[in-house]
Amino acid sequence: MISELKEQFQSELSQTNLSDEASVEGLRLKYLGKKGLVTDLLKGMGALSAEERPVFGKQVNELKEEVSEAIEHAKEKAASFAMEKKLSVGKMDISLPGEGYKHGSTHPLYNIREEIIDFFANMGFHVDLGRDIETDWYNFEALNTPKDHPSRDMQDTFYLSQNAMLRTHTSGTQIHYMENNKPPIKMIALGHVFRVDADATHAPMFQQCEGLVVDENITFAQLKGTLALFAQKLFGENAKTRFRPSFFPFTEPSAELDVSCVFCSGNGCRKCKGTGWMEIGGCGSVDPAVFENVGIDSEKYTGFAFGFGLDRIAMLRHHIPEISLLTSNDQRFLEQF
Ligand code: FA5
Repeated sequence: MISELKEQFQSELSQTNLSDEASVEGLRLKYLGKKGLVTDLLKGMGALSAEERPVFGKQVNELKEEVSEAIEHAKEKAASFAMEKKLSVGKMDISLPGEGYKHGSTHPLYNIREEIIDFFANMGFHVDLGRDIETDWYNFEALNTPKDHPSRDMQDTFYLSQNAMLRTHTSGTQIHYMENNKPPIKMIALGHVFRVDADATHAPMFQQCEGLVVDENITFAQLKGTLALFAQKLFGENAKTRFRPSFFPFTEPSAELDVSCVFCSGNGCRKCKGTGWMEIGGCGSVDPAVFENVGIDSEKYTGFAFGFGLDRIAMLRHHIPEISLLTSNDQRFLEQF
């Protein structure tokens, strides 16, 4: 009986489609399932005599082991067939990059900031960051702007206490830097500044980049050359620069830096109010009074300084009509860059 069942199993196994997992499972259930043929043999042992039982039991267990092993083997084969089939149908190249996930784009102000750093770092300028909060000394007094000076009115600010304020410009970084470093000095400092200001081209919080060069024999001509090159780097080789006489308490002489209007190439349009020029910053030769405030010999050293607005540059670059769009955090606006 046992040997017959064994033969029957061998023959059925040889006829089973081994590439089909379901057929192999069917064979397993037929022999080893709860009501399977081998299981039935084990169940029938109760009817045997005490002498027959161990001999029969041993033979059935051997058969069970043999069947289990053969079925396990057949299962592995069926699984590997199935895998091969899957691979041959939908060939997958695992070296291909995955589907891209949209992370957004870098902010236009960030891009301009990086470009500025890149340009000046390549010219040998040290890059400083400064601090958002300044005392009256750093924001005004050391920059030759005493308490009663009318130019303070142009930079109305947010006071935190009588002596501390959110800085109105990055020029205070010049003072910190000159207090801690001796000439020759070549540095830029970028960061946020704050003013009580709000219209289409003025924001209450915006970014500036300050620049300072101090050494023997530094001239206004070097300032002009540096900023003309800088404007070309930002706005293209055809960008022209104009130095318009102006006033800052900490530079003498002082100038506003204008670049040829990017909207009309300098011909005059509504955006540049018909002038053909757009202002991006202020500059000038360092006033000797500032050198004296930080203990630098103004007879020996001269220097130039400049400060321009990053938001204004971004507006010109990307033809942005409203400065507040830059900080609106509106994805539809940011997606364009
Ligand atoms: C200053 O802030 C001087 N500290 C610049 C300077 C530095 C002059 C070193 C000389 C030597 P002004 O207030 O003009 O200057 O501002 C400089 C630039 O900041 C402006 O040309 C403009 O680009 C930008 N700016 C000024 N106010 C705002 C504002 N409210 N919103 C956006 N950008 C502004």
